[in-house]
Amino acid sequence: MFQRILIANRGEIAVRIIRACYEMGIETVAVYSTADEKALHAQMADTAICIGGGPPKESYLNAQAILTAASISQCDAVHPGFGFLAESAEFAEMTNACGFTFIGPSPDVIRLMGDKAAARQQAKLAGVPVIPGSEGIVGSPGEAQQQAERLGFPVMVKAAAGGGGRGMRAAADKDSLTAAFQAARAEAKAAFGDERIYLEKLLLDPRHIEIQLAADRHGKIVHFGERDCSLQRRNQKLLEEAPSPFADAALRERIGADAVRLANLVGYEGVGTVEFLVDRERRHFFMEMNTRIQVEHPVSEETTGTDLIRIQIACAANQPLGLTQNDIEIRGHAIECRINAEDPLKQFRPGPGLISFVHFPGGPGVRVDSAIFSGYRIPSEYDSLIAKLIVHGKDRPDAIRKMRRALMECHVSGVKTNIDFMLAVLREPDFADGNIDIGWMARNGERLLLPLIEEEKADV
Ligand code: MV4
Repeated sequence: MFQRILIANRGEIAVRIIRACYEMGIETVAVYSTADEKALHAQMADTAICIGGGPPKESYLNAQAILTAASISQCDAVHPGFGFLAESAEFAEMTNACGFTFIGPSPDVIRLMGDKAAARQQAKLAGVPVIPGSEGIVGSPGEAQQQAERLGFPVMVKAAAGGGGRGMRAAADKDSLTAAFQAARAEAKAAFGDERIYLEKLLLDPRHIEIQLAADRHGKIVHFGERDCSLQRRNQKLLEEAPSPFADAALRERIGADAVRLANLVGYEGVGTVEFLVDRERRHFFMEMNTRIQVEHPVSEETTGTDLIRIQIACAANQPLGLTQNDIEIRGHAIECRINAEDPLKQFRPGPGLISFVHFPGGPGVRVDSAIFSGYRIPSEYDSLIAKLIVHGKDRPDAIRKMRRALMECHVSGVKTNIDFMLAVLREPDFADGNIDIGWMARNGERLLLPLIEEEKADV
């Protein structure tokens, strides 16, 4: 097992990893930026090393600074968390080349899955259903018109280097396709330096259901069931739950087996997630694979009673998975709400600032993953996630009730948050009925803001 791990991240995920390491008897080295001198992860780790300025490029994206810190502190492994360098094949390569273990899959697998067109091809090879689309890259507007004609409109124009919704444009008809193609290509070139584009048929109001899996370095793979992440706003997930209220036993079985087959085909190692879109007929289609631990991993931990960070670290240390698929039982229902420092009434604009006071909920079945505290100043350089509230109940209604309680108990002063907005979501009949697709928030968000506007008027 590793003796000392460097955590190449910040915020709640860095804290989450430090907690797992402590329980495993592994020492931790935090890296932090000058904007994070008071950050909790830097205080909690056994050692903390300042690696540069507040802007991510100067610190958490600075591979050389991070690996220098790993070297002087004599770490044997590097945990990338999520975001920042977590899905950089180059960083994984550099880490390994420096003699540290990168806690994640091989650089080749990261690179393969990072190319969304290549990943789709791998899914096809594994016999996993993919959304009908172009065979490989589409080079010109003319070729796009040809492919779209064959597929039928509407279509989705996607950047091969994209993911998470970036470099993506829908086209309803022939007339809008060329503009969509050009826009996606320009965005892809600017954002990724890679203008390769492919086409898919556009799925209308699907659900986003993903499978959490873990693979050891001895060829064994298990999955931890699905998470439903359909409740999102502009590609930002707001709430995730497990199991999916839309999945029946048959769908669960199919997507689990498909995710494991794909992971097996590409030689996946470590924890990872296979994302699917599921249509109204409960047909599932491969969307992409995330080669990292994800923000929403706790809901799977709660329903399966496992510690995915511990499993991730053990796999990286060449330990065999201590469990088989039969050992993994889904118990009850878990929900996660992402609490952000943002103002729902100002287009959810992030609002950094001083948290003068915070009180977190507790009690049975309530978990809080956070790195904030009373007196903490949220820096403007990073994302606005300040806490994840995770509840685990005996069934979905029980979990919803618990989440309402947790949100009501939660108090944050000094900055605006989305807590009241999330409470409004949890009171919606559509939510209670599990009637949520990826377009639900776009259709209902404005209406949910109305009571918040009234409340603000009453406050002043
Ligand atoms: C799609 C789609 C509909 N049809 N592909 C968004 C994130 C990126 N990974 C792929 N995404 C989508 N791909 C086809 N052919 C709709 C989305 C999509 C989406 C997917 C999951 C969760 C939220 C989303 C929000 C907007 C669009």
